[in-house]
Amino acid sequence: MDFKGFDHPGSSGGDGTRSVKVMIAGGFGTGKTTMVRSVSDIRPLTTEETLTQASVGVDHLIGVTDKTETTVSLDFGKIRLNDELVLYLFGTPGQERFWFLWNGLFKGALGAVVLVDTRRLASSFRAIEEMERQDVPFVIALNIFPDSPEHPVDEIRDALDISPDIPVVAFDARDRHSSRDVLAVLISHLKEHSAVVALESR
Ligand SMILES: Nc1nc2c(ncn2[C@@H]2O[C@H](COP(=O)(O)OP(=O)(O)OP(=O)(O)O)[C@@H](O)[C@H]2O)c(=O)[nH]1
Ligand SMILES: [Mg+2]
Repeated sequence: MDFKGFDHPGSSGGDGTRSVKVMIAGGFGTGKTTMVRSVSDIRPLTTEETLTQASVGVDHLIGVTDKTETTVSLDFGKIRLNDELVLYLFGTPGQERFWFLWNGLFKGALGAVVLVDTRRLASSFRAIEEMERQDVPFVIALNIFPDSPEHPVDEIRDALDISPDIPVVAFDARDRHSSRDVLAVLISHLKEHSAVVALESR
């Protein structure tokens, strides 16, 4: 696969379309592959393998007991958000034993969506730390399952220990419109973020 043209801060095509690389990150089984699948305009590339004994006792399967597959390398999808913007979506693997892949995956990424399952908040802590470490601006997307507890957003924000300017939105990863809305929130956040960075660097 040719990933040329993804260098920061996104590349412009001859027709004025801007291509931007966006990461879909989050803990194990939070719905990253589901989101890339639901929102992509093209048939997404996924690299799923059957869950093996290697994950027993390592990954917390509460709430995802019917899960049979896990991403071993990446998910890849593409969506045209509007006339000017095409997003290339890179879903990360959730299992800790594949996290060594993350450094390479983030190269050239302009922003990220961090998926959180509110039944297992802690599973996304490491993903949030990783965004902060790699200095990738992100939004939090709460993937709501039928038995998800209803916590006020402020409590979730406190539990995740994120700054007040980071958007937190609830969504359904299986739903194309809902997933698309999350990407639109990310793009507005990136616009605000780059305005703040521009002001700070004056
Ligand atoms: N009810 C419900 N089930 C969901 C939702 N999103 C995902 N699922 C299910 O939850 C499981 C986990 O989804 P995946 O998309 O594989 O999660 P992932 O984050 O890619 O997982 P890893 O790659 O293993 O980290 C699957 O069995 C999905 O069918 C949702 O919004 N609601
Ligand atoms: Mg996956």
